[in-house]
Amino acid sequence: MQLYHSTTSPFARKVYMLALAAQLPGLDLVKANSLADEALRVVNPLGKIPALVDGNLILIDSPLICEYLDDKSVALGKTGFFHKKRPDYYVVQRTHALADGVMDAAVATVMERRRQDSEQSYHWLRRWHLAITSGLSWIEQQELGSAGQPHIGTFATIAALGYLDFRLPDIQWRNTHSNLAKWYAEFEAIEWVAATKPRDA
Ligand SMILES: N[C@@H](CCC(=O)N[C@@H](CS)C(=O)NCC(=O)O)C(=O)O
Repeated sequence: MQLYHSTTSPFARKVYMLALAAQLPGLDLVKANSLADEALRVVNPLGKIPALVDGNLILIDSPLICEYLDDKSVALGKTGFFHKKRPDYYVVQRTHALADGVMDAAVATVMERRRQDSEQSYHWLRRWHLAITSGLSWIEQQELGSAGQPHIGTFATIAALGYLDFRLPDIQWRNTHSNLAKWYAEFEAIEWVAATKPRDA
C-alpha cells in the first residue's frame, strides 16, 4: 500500500498515526505536494492529500482511508480504533468529524493568509476562526481517549491541535482550552505522536 502524504498535512498525519498505532504492515509513504504536484491527480482528481493506493484500489478522503486501514487492522486481530458496533460509535465519529472540521478551517485560514492582504476575505477568516474555537470547545467536552486506548477521535484531535501549533500559533488555543491542553500534553512523548510531528520537509 502507498500513502500519498506530506509532513505538513494534518489529514495525512491522522492516517499515519492510526497506521503506526495499529502497527499495520506494508504501508509505504509517498511524499506529495498537493499545491505543486499535478501528478497527484492520477491518484486523487481533487488534487488533495492524503490518498491511498492498495493494488487496484485507490481511496481518497482521510475518514475513508482511516476506516479502510482500521478494518484491515481489525482483520489482523487488533482492537479497532473506529469503535464499530460499540455503543459509543457515533459519539466517537462525531469527535472525528469535529476535529476534521477544525482542520478544514485551519488549513483554509493558512491558505487565505498566504494571499495578498488586499485579496484576503476577513469575512471568511473570522468565520473559520469561530469554527476553530467553537469546535475546540465541543471537542474539549468529549471523551477523547488516552495514549493507551486511543480511538479515531484521538488521532484526529491530536492532528488538529498539532497543526494549530505548527501553522497558527497566534490562535493560542491553550489559553482558552486549558483542559484540552492538559490532555494533549500527555501524548507528546508517545511514539506515534512524536514520529509524526508536523514539519516543513
Ligand atoms: N477532506 C479531505 C481534506 C484533505 C485536504 O484538504 N488536504 C489538503 C492538505 S492538508 C490538500 O491537499 N489541499 C490541496 C487543495 O485543497 O487543493 C481529507 O480528509 O482527506
